[in-house]
Amino acid sequence: MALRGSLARLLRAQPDAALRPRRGAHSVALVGAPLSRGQKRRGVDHGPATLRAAGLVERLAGLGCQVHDFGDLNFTQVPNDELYNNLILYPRSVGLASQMLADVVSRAVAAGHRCVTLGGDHSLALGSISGHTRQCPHLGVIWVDAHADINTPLTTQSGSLHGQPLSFLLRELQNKVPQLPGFSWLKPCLSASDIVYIGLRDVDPAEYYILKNFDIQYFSMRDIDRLGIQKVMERTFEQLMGRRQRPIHLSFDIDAFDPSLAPATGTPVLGGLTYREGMYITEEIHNTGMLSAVDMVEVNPLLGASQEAVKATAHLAVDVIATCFGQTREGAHIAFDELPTPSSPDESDSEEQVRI
Ligand SMILES: [Mn+2]
Repeated sequence: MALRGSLARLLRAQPDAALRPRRGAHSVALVGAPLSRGQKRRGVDHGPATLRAAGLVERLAGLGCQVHDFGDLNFTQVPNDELYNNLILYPRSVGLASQMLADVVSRAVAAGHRCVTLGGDHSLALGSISGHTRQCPHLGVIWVDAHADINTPLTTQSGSLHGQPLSFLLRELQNKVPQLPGFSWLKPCLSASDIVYIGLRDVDPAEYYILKNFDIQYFSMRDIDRLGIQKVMERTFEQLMGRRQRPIHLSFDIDAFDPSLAPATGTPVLGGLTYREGMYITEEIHNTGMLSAVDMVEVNPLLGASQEAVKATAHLAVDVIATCFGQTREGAHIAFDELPTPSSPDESDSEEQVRI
């Protein structure tokens, strides 16, 4: 087929102008972690498939990221995984799955990828944060969630481990946390000053005690109402990066959003983040240039009231991840060097022909 004039030039120019990855494009590893034993509802193990079906890989590739999809980890349930202390559910299964995930995240970060873990329930942060700290011992954690997820096995009411991961990771709490079967590999790797919470609005009494007594920085929904999301992010980075730059681990529970936006999740709480607050949080994290790993957890496609509700939740989660890797609300996602110029009348009348 022969094309003439400006169209041919535009087509020839396109690979350069439109498809070139943005400078400093990220290499992103995707790891599916279909962990569901940290809580009681069915379906959260379909989270990774739901996020992929919502176009996650294509969106990241469209931003110029090199995407390496490692597929889903194969978590088998450990047989005879009895309750610990007559209360804690599936300790061996959660422990083993987190151990596997820790190894994979550690290897992905060591290979130079930013590692995105697709949950699965929030107990997977035991693994993703443990693995990440093996490579980046001084990282800071931004935990975006309606809940604090810092009950100990001795304070939890539900027995579900997705409400407890931070108690195992925090050095200051180690004399308050019993050794669970399946957890012998786990070493506390965070200090209280390494964590900032955003979005809290359902905090248990023992969790509140921990936040206050160990001086953990948190911004509840009330704080966001009071300060505005811009001040909240300023103070977040002041806390984590005030003295020195450090890698960031973002652990994002989709239930941080208002249930009107993210209905397909196990423990929704009214009065959550708006879409704009969620995007601002992740835009600012991207702008630090220090984001090193992300968890996206608790998307449960069996809990939406309709297909639309599930789709809305999944697309929101994909927007969060894409924004972490450079999607902006201003546009200009990809470098664009030069606008095409209309041909002069002389040129378009010429006999120039190009074969493509
Ligand atoms: Mn959570």
